[in-house]
Amino acid sequence: MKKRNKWLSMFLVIAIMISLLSGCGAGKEDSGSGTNNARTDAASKTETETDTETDTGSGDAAQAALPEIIAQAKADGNFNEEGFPLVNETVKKTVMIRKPGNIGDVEKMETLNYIAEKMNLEIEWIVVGADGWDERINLMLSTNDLPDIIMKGTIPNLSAAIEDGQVIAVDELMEYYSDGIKPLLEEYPGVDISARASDGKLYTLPGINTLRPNLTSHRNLWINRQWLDNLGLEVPATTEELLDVLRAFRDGDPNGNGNAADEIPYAVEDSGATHNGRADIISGLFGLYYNMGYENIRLEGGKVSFLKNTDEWKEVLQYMNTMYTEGLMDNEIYTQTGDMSIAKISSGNVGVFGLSSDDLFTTVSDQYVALAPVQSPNGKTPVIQLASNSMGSNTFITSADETPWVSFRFLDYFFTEEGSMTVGCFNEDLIGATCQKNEDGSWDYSDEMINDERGVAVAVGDACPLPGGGFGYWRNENNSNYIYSAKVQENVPVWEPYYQADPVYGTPLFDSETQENVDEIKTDLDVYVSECQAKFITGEMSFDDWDKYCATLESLRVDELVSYYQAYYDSLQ
Ligand SMILES: [Ca+2]
Repeated sequence: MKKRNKWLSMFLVIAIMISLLSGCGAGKEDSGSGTNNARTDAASKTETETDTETDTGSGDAAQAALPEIIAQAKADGNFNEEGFPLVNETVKKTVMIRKPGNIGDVEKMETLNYIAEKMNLEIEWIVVGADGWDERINLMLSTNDLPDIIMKGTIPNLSAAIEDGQVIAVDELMEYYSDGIKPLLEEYPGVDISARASDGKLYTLPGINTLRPNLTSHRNLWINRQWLDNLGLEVPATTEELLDVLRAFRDGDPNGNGNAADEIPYAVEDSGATHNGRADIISGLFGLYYNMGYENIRLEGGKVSFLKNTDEWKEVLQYMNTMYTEGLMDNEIYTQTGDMSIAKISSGNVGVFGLSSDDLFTTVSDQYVALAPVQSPNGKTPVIQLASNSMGSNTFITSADETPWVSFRFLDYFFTEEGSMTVGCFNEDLIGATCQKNEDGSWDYSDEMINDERGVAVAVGDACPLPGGGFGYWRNENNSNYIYSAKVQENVPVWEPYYQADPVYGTPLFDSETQENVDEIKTDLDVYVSECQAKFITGEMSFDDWDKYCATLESLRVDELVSYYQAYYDSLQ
């Protein structure tokens, strides 16, 4: 493939030189062999558009300076540089997509089928379950048996895939052909920075999330208003008052069924099966939060440090230890499955929990109101940590793709106003199938979906690929009804004043040598930290052993790890 590109580009250079020599004006038909009508159409279309623009000047000079991939795109007579369809003759693309449990059959999704048809693409889907994803993608990379496009899934060793040339840089395609992602990256430079590889190039179309309540990653607290009322309690304002309310929920039979032992005062949603007790929810009450996409790293005033060996962090764990040992926090947090954790919350038999949306407890949502983060004794202002606007690098065009310009325009569509709405079910042509339009011009899902007895979120997952995250598109307040309901919108003002105000940095993309060192340190360190965290919380490990724990962290090269993150941070300034 590589070799062919080289020959093709040499051919183009020669063709351009001939066209220069023969002095054929603003000759856009320089690409030689194109004799079919489609090619001529595309070429003349380009010419017309070019003429109306200001910067290109003489066509020949501009053409000679074209990046190789753009010259190839312009020579592809089947490709339309603007508008739809993307191609005149149907082009086939193989797309590998990760399928979490939250979405249905990708091949049957109305949204994706509509978009493929609009683009004139025939898509062969390679659907891989979330569980087997890493194994499968590693196998594909090691055998170089690549699809054209990778979607909704990360590449475990991305630096190596980049260095091996298996995924392509999209910078030049973006410069010439983007209506969607380019303006968004300009508006959200933090996403742009964190998506770039150490060579400064962009090898992915990172998902961009501008829906702020969703950026809290389930750190918005909800409290059972009905239970407070039943027991005649006030909304708590401090961490001590919160403990008292949770104790009352534990002992006072707030659901009024005569059984004082069937309530869960504080539960933790854990569908991601990380089983970390979501310490980040509680730590926010103490004004502590992580950054750079790594739960152990803190960034304050430009200084990177390790979060989890500080005295302040010890206080967080002591507080959670009180919650756990007094039976205020669900004692199954380290043993339950994700489904079990959701079932508890959706049952309505929980006092307090953190979730960004109400989609997992719609049937009981009337009982709950937003709880503002309570104040801890350490005096720091409580903070609801935000995730980066970047939803991560989950979309790639591979070196196997023979027409990456077509793929780029296809993927870029998901970042446009229209495309981001369409992939979220909302498009005039899909009215009745996946959506309806309200009188005020806003959109909603179709009645059939809203009334789906499995819950609207499941119906949405059958119609579009967005639930479960990881899809490269623009998530915003107009296309995310299933996670941005009226209930959420009504409660956001309670949380919003506490949203993290300092910049959020995404996970660094280190060069592969640094990445190897980072991975090596994290292999042992992350396991040790999370094991000890669980043991401190459950009481299996005494706080008398805190100093020993900190000493072990030193021996696991915490300082070296911090230095890599600091160097990365410094390189961005
Ligand atoms: Ca009860």
